[in-house]
Amino acid sequence: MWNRKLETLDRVELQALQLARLKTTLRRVYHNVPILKERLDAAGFNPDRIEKMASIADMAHLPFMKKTDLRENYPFGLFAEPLNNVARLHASSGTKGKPTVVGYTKADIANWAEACARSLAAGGVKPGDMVHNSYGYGLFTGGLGMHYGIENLGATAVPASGGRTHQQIMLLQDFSSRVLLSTPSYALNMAYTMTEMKVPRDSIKLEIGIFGAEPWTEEMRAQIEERLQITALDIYGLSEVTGPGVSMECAAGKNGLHIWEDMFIPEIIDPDSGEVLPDGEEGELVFTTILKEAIPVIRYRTGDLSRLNAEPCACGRTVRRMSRIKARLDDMLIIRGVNLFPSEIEKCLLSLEELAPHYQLVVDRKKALDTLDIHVEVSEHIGERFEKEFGEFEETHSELETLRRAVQSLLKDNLGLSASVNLKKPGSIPRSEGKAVRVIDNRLK
Ligand code: DLL
Repeated sequence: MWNRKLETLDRVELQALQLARLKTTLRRVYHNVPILKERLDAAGFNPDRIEKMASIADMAHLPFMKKTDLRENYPFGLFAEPLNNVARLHASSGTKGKPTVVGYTKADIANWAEACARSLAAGGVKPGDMVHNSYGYGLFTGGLGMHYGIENLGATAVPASGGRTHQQIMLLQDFSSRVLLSTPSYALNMAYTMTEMKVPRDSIKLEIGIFGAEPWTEEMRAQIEERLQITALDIYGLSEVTGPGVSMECAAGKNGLHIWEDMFIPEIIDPDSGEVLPDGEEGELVFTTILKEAIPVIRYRTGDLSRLNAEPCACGRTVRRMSRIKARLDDMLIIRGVNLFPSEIEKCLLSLEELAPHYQLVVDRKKALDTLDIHVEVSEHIGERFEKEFGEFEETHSELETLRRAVQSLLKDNLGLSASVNLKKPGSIPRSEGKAVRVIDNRLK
């Protein structure tokens, strides 16, 4: 463990530490962020009440924050520090309007590097390891966030960023990297590119992959592990809470992500009523940062669906775990009254060995009816056979028609979903270099 003391605190001690840090954070925002002061006052949390908070259970009366708060106060309206104390900015891509901007003091960057070092160590990364970091460097938090964690741990960072996949594969071979950091979809992209390049597996020394920044399933994990012959682990985080390293799956338990609870207090709420749900129940994940200076967030609604688990873990850490993110609430598709998440479709598609883990979902509205077209590639094996036997890939071939029907009925039986399935030639679905675009919703155009 990177920080045995804080990763294995007794829960009573942990909660006392959380309460003290929460009060410091509330004082900080009360005095430095006018819009949050207004909200705290309205909820009855004046400085006196803040001092009198007796337990972290009192948090349930604090107001929530949401992504729209960051957008409405763009760019620096929620900062609790003057800009001359801000050492770095990051921002989301802003595909849905203005980006959300976050800032870090020097202490914030040090704490973030601590969270990322703990995460890497939980995944089995050791000082001296060569770590190939394919998370994007730039405004996105993935690249630089993990970079500082790698250096803090005492490992060697290869700041590859996304793209130029052939060159990355050459570097993986030449530098003998033991660890790969990337989105799960980019890891698969690399794995397929290695096959195309006829790179022998034993020329690559990878043992561990630490993947996150987008939803993925156990089925996807199995595919990545088989293709790359590594242990694939899940890492979670979001810019508003700090970036990558909010939570991380340990190599020993490989079942849920440990949350660094001395820095981030998690809650699960019912997304409709806002009520706090007990451990074990599924709901929206909410975080309060208790060490951040530049832009602390109070009860920040992530929009991510998960569950908390306080059961002991094989690794000995006492901090709670969150389950793999099932989906983002706003990614839920409603297709003719059936509610479902892309991850449920992914699970079904990846259960068939005739299909490859490259797919895209296209949603549209035709004559007032929602339609879903699933585009999924067939396996390389089928692709090659078609090429050999027929000289080309014919989507309407009777053999593919039989497979197409089988996929449609699998989706119907498992999810109650009627979708049109299109089987595509290997390599025809656009490959991701960062976060994969799984859903194209033409209704929003
Ligand atoms: O994606 C931070 C990150 C970078 C995490 C690298 C892990 C590795 P944002 O761009 O702000 O930050 O996006 C945050 O991505 O609310 C989730 O919806 C999603 N997300 C992040 N990690 C996971 C994961 C980074 N392991 C948003 N599983 C979050 C599922 C994830 N979704």
